[in-house]
Amino acid sequence: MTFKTSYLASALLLLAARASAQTANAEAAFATLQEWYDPVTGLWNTAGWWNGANAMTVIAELAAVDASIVQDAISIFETTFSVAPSVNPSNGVEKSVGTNGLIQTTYPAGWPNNTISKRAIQDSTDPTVWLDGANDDAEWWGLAWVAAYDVTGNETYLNLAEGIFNEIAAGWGTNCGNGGIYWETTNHYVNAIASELFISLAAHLANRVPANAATYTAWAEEAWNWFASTGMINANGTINDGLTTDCVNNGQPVWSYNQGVILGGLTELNKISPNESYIESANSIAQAAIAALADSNYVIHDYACEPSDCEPNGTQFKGIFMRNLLLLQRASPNDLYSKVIEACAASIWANDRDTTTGELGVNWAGPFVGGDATTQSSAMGALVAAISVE
Ligand SMILES: *[C@@H]1O[C@H](CO)[C@@H](O)[C@H](O)[C@H]1NC(C)=O
Ligand SMILES: *[C@@H]1O[C@H](CO)[C@@H](O)[C@H](O)[C@H]1NC(C)=O
Ligand SMILES: *[C@@H]1O[C@H](CO)[C@@H](O)[C@H](O)[C@H]1NC(C)=O
Ligand SMILES: *[C@@H]1O[C@H](CO)[C@@H](O)[C@H](O)[C@H]1NC(C)=O
Ligand SMILES: CC(=O)N[C@H]1CO[C@H](CO)[C@@H](O)[C@@H]1O
Repeated sequence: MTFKTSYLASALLLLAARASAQTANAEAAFATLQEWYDPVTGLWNTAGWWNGANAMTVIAELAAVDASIVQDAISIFETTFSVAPSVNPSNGVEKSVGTNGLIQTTYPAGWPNNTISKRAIQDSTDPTVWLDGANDDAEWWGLAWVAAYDVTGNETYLNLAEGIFNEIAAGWGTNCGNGGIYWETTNHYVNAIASELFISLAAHLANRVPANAATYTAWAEEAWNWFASTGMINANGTINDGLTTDCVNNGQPVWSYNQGVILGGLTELNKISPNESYIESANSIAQAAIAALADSNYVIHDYACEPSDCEPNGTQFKGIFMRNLLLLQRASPNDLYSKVIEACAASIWANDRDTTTGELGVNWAGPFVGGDATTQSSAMGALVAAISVE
């Protein structure tokens, strides 16, 4: 008994020590990320509009497991909430898919600059001031405000996320099988990311807004049933970028973020409306994604762009996969998932970090080749996820 107790106690101490080392690494990554934060724009220099939503989300995730940064996180949420709409790139955003299959976003010349913004005067509680014409961008902000709500319990953020969702839902598509969320309001490319984010945002809201849970659940179910029938999930069980104008899989790259967002969506949907098929589908996609994107050391890559072609926006993707793999790991634990998360975090720290500046780069296996707020917040996603699996 004594032996067992002390054995248990030392095992717990060991676990706590590991978790605190992971927490310290994540806190260091956070401190470096904030060197790019501009309180005048509420965004992170070197990163775009949609990337800002992801940087805010990873900070909220750290705050959810690390009480010591909660006050900092609250202050970032408040600043970003009040000023970011003033630099919404608005109608300046024009997206296209580049030759390497990567999203190209064009911001107005001089952006971010609130004197040239079309949204200079704004009420941050108005969901339309978060819309920029790119549906996925608004959905990232919707999820970011859900994450801020989870940390603060502040209903202002949850109401904003609902408002953003309702704006996007009004554009439910008709091009392919009467469904889906178009990439942009003016570009009706039916792609994976905008539709996956819609499923995930609906399912997150369903779990947090009891009064409208049935409506959000119904949206998430309709959107998932549509998504699963489109052919975006290929014969390998991974997800390509989108559909052709003839509504068949366009064979564009299997980006890590497209394998990730759906995992969080299905996990949240299963929470509000349990159905084993949701978790089975999520496990199938996660395992296919790991088979396709992990190297022999279990480190995730976006092979389609690494190491040198991920700029400007592919640098953000892998952290999104980590965040959502962790949600699946919590709902349906699997040693493979924790091994991948731990391997990514350990490799970033050992092989993909500038030990002088604290910057983290795009190739998680290393070598470090330079960082910005997108590579930093993405890699930080792996460090934060690792806190919870050890
Ligand atoms: C909720 O968030 C808003 C916007 O940041 C802020 O003005 C308000 O003070 C917050 N409410 C509480 C109770 O903290
Ligand atoms: C913002 O844009 C205005 C108008 O183009 C310009 O005059 C001003 O110098 C810019 N400010 C910054 C900080 O770039
Ligand atoms: C499935 O994976 C194999 C091996 O990576 C690849 O050659 C093939 O193109 C993939 N098929 C599809 C439909 O993506
Ligand atoms: C579970 O989900 C699957 C796929 O969406 C659906 O076909 C099935 O009817 C659902 N089962 C229940 C009991 O709702
Ligand atoms: C974060 C980031 O690199 N965003 C970029 C997305 O792409 C456009 C250009 O295509 C850049 O202007 C953004 O900086």
